[in-house]
Amino acid sequence: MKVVLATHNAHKAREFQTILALGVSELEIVTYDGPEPVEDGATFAENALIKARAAAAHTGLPALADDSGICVDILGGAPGIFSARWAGRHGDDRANLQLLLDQLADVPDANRGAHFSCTIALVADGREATVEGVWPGRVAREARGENGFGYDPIFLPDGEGGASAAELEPERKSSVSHRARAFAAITPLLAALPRS
Ligand code: ITT
Repeated sequence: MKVVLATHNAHKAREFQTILALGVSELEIVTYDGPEPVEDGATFAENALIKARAAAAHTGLPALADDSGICVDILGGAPGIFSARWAGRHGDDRANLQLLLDQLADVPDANRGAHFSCTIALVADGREATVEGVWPGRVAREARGENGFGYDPIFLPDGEGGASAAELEPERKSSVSHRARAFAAITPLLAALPRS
Protein backbone atom coordinates (compact mmCIF):
# COMPACT_ATOMS: atom_id res chain seq x y z
CA MET A 1 0.00 0.00 0.00
CA LYS A 2 1.21 3.47 -0.89
CA VAL A 3 1.37 6.06 1.88
CA VAL A 4 2.82 9.56 1.77
CA LEU A 5 5.15 10.58 4.60
CA ALA A 6 4.62 14.25 5.38
CA THR A 7 8.09 15.29 6.43
CA HIS A 8 10.78 17.55 5.05
CA ASN A 9 13.29 16.10 7.51
CA ALA A 10 15.51 13.66 5.58
CA HIS A 11 16.75 12.02 8.81
CA LYS A 12 13.21 11.10 9.84
CA ALA A 13 12.45 9.78 6.35
CA ARG A 14 15.57 7.59 6.45
CA GLU A 15 14.62 6.22 9.87
CA PHE A 16 11.15 5.30 8.60
CA GLN A 17 12.78 3.39 5.74
CA THR A 18 15.06 1.59 8.24
CA ILE A 19 12.06 0.69 10.40
CA LEU A 20 10.26 -0.70 7.32
CA ALA A 21 13.37 -2.65 6.29
CA LEU A 22 13.25 -4.37 9.70
CA GLY A 23 10.07 -6.03 8.42
CA VAL A 24 7.51 -4.18 10.50
CA SER A 25 5.15 -3.58 7.59
CA GLU A 26 4.96 -3.82 3.80
CA LEU A 27 4.21 -0.19 3.12
CA GLU A 28 5.50 1.76 0.19
CA ILE A 29 6.38 5.16 1.59
CA VAL A 30 6.54 8.04 -0.87
CA THR A 31 8.08 11.35 0.08
CA TYR A 32 6.09 14.56 0.26
CA ASP A 33 7.33 17.64 -1.56
CA GLY A 34 4.17 19.77 -1.38
CA PRO A 35 3.57 22.92 0.62
CA GLU A 36 4.62 22.91 4.27
CA PRO A 37 1.77 23.98 6.58
CA VAL A 38 2.35 26.27 9.56
CA GLU A 39 2.95 24.05 12.60
CA ASP A 40 1.14 26.12 15.20
CA GLY A 41 -0.30 23.33 17.33
CA ALA A 42 0.20 23.22 21.09
CA THR A 43 1.04 19.51 21.23
CA PHE A 44 2.95 16.88 19.23
CA ALA A 45 -0.42 15.38 18.21
CA GLU A 46 -1.84 18.67 16.95
CA ASN A 47 1.28 19.37 14.89
CA ALA A 48 1.41 15.83 13.49
CA LEU A 49 -2.25 16.14 12.41
CA ILE A 50 -1.62 19.53 10.76
CA LYS A 51 1.17 17.97 8.65
CA ALA A 52 -0.69 14.76 7.80
CA ARG A 53 -3.86 16.64 6.80
CA ALA A 54 -1.89 18.89 4.45
CA ALA A 55 -0.16 15.96 2.75
CA ALA A 56 -3.38 13.94 2.43
CA ALA A 57 -5.19 16.93 0.91
CA HIS A 58 -2.35 17.67 -1.50
CA THR A 59 -1.71 14.09 -2.71
CA GLY A 60 -5.02 12.28 -2.22
CA LEU A 61 -3.03 9.46 -0.58
CA PRO A 62 -3.20 8.16 2.98
CA ALA A 63 -0.73 10.35 4.87
CA LEU A 64 1.54 9.80 7.84
CA ALA A 65 3.30 12.58 9.74
CA ASP A 66 5.75 12.51 12.65
CA ASP A 67 6.03 15.25 15.22
CA SER A 68 8.72 14.55 17.73
CA GLY A 69 11.21 15.99 20.18
CA ILE A 70 13.11 15.63 23.41
CA CYS A 71 11.36 16.32 26.73
CA VAL A 72 13.57 17.03 29.74
CA ASP A 73 12.06 16.40 33.17
CA ILE A 74 13.79 19.24 35.03
CA LEU A 75 12.76 21.69 32.29
CA GLY A 76 9.10 20.73 32.68
CA GLY A 77 9.11 18.79 29.39
CA ALA A 78 10.95 21.39 27.28
CA PRO A 79 12.19 21.62 24.57
CA GLY A 80 9.24 19.34 23.58
CA ILE A 81 7.44 20.67 20.51
CA PHE A 82 10.13 23.37 20.18
CA SER A 83 12.99 20.84 19.83
CA ALA A 84 13.75 21.63 16.17
CA ARG A 85 14.28 25.33 16.93
CA TRP A 86 15.35 25.39 20.58
CA ALA A 87 18.32 27.67 19.89
CA GLY A 88 16.41 29.85 17.41
CA ARG A 89 17.11 28.59 13.91
CA HIS A 90 14.92 25.68 12.70
CA GLY A 91 16.93 22.49 12.22
CA ASP A 92 20.22 23.76 13.67
CA ASP A 93 20.95 20.48 15.47
CA ARG A 94 24.40 21.46 16.82
CA ALA A 95 23.20 24.75 18.32
CA ASN A 96 20.07 23.10 19.77
CA LEU A 97 21.95 20.37 21.59
CA GLN A 98 24.67 22.76 22.81
CA LEU A 99 22.04 25.07 24.31
CA LEU A 100 20.43 22.13 26.09
CA LEU A 101 23.82 21.00 27.45
CA ASP A 102 24.49 24.54 28.69
CA GLN A 103 21.08 24.76 30.36
CA LEU A 104 21.77 21.52 32.24
CA ALA A 105 25.42 22.24 33.05
CA ASP A 106 24.81 22.41 36.83
CA VAL A 107 22.20 19.65 36.98
CA PRO A 108 23.41 16.47 38.75
CA ASP A 109 23.18 13.06 37.06
CA ALA A 110 20.19 12.02 39.19
CA ASN A 111 18.09 14.88 37.79
CA ARG A 112 18.93 14.55 34.09
CA GLY A 113 15.97 12.32 33.19
CA ALA A 114 14.43 12.89 29.76
CA HIS A 115 12.62 11.10 26.99
CA PHE A 116 12.19 11.33 23.28
CA SER A 117 8.58 11.45 22.16
CA CYS A 118 7.19 10.75 18.71
CA THR A 119 3.58 11.18 17.72
CA ILE A 120 2.56 9.75 14.37
CA ALA A 121 -0.65 10.98 12.79
CA LEU A 122 -2.51 9.02 10.12
CA VAL A 123 -5.03 10.77 7.89
CA ALA A 124 -6.85 8.60 5.38
CA ASP A 125 -10.34 8.50 3.89
CA GLY A 126 -11.45 11.40 6.10
CA ARG A 127 -10.44 9.53 9.23
CA GLU A 128 -7.72 10.63 11.63
CA ALA A 129 -5.68 8.89 14.30
CA THR A 130 -2.63 9.65 16.41
CA VAL A 131 -0.34 7.35 18.38
CA GLU A 132 2.65 8.14 20.59
CA GLY A 133 5.94 6.36 21.17
CA VAL A 134 8.26 7.25 24.04
CA TRP A 135 11.97 6.39 24.53
CA PRO A 136 13.16 7.01 28.10
CA GLY A 137 16.69 7.94 29.14
CA ARG A 138 18.72 10.92 30.34
CA VAL A 139 20.75 13.80 29.01
CA ALA A 140 24.52 13.21 28.83
CA ARG A 141 27.16 15.74 29.93
CA GLU A 142 28.80 15.83 26.50
CA ALA A 143 28.02 14.86 22.92
CA ARG A 144 29.19 11.42 21.72
CA GLY A 145 28.66 9.43 18.51
CA GLU A 146 28.16 10.12 14.83
CA ASN A 147 24.93 8.30 13.93
CA GLY A 148 21.38 9.60 14.00
CA PHE A 149 20.51 13.29 14.14
CA GLY A 150 19.21 16.04 16.38
CA TYR A 151 19.78 15.38 20.07
CA ASP A 152 21.00 11.78 19.59
CA PRO A 153 24.62 12.59 20.61
CA ILE A 154 23.47 13.81 24.05
CA PHE A 155 20.69 11.29 24.74
CA LEU A 156 21.56 8.19 26.80
CA PRO A 157 18.65 5.76 26.31
CA ASP A 158 17.82 3.43 29.20
CA GLY A 159 19.09 -0.11 28.73
CA GLU A 160 21.82 0.63 26.17
CA GLY A 161 24.85 0.33 28.49
CA GLY A 162 25.52 4.06 28.66
CA ALA A 163 25.82 4.47 24.88
CA SER A 164 24.35 7.60 23.39
CA ALA A 165 21.62 7.25 20.76
CA ALA A 166 24.19 8.46 18.23
CA GLU A 167 26.50 5.56 19.17
CA LEU A 168 23.83 2.94 18.39
CA GLU A 169 23.76 1.26 15.00
CA PRO A 170 20.87 2.67 12.93
CA GLU A 171 19.09 -0.71 13.02
CA ARG A 172 19.34 -0.81 16.82
CA LYS A 173 17.94 2.71 17.18
CA SER A 174 15.16 1.87 14.74
CA SER A 175 14.07 -1.17 16.75
CA VAL A 176 13.81 0.58 20.14
CA SER A 177 13.32 4.31 19.52
CA HIS A 178 10.30 6.51 20.12
CA ARG A 179 9.76 6.49 16.33
CA ALA A 180 9.89 2.67 16.18
CA ARG A 181 7.43 2.42 19.08
CA ALA A 182 5.02 4.88 17.50
CA PHE A 183 5.30 3.08 14.17
CA ALA A 184 4.53 -0.26 15.82
CA ALA A 185 1.39 1.32 17.31
CA ILE A 186 0.20 2.75 13.99
CA THR A 187 0.84 -0.46 12.02
CA PRO A 188 -2.49 -2.16 12.89
CA LEU A 189 -4.35 0.99 11.78
CA LEU A 190 -2.46 0.99 8.48
CA ALA A 191 -3.23 -2.68 7.98
CA ALA A 192 -6.94 -1.95 8.42
CA LEU A 193 -7.04 0.67 5.65
CA PRO A 194 -8.91 -0.32 2.51
CA ARG A 195 -6.50 -1.38 -0.29
CA SER A 196 -6.63 0.89 -3.33
P1 ITT B 1 9.09 17.84 9.72
O1 ITT B 1 8.15 18.73 10.52
O2 ITT B 1 9.22 18.25 8.30
O3 ITT B 1 8.76 16.38 9.90
P2 ITT B 1 11.04 18.73 11.69
O4 ITT B 1 12.50 18.42 11.90
O5 ITT B 1 10.64 20.17 11.66
O6 ITT B 1 10.58 18.00 10.33
P3 ITT B 1 9.66 18.32 14.21
O7 ITT B 1 8.98 19.63 14.23
O8 ITT B 1 8.89 17.09 14.61
O9 ITT B 1 10.21 17.96 12.77
O10 ITT B 1 10.95 18.44 15.13
C1 ITT B 1 11.70 17.30 15.43
C2 ITT B 1 12.97 17.68 16.20
O11 ITT B 1 13.05 16.90 17.39
C3 ITT B 1 14.20 17.33 15.37
O12 ITT B 1 14.61 18.42 14.58
C4 ITT B 1 15.20 16.98 16.45
O13 ITT B 1 15.77 18.15 16.96
C5 ITT B 1 14.33 16.33 17.53
N1 ITT B 1 14.22 14.87 17.33
C6 ITT B 1 13.10 14.18 16.94
N2 ITT B 1 13.38 12.88 16.82
C7 ITT B 1 14.69 12.73 17.12
C8 ITT B 1 15.55 11.63 17.13
O14 ITT B 1 15.15 10.42 16.78
N3 ITT B 1 16.83 11.85 17.47
C9 ITT B 1 17.25 13.07 17.81
N4 ITT B 1 16.51 14.18 17.80
C10 ITT B 1 15.22 14.02 17.45
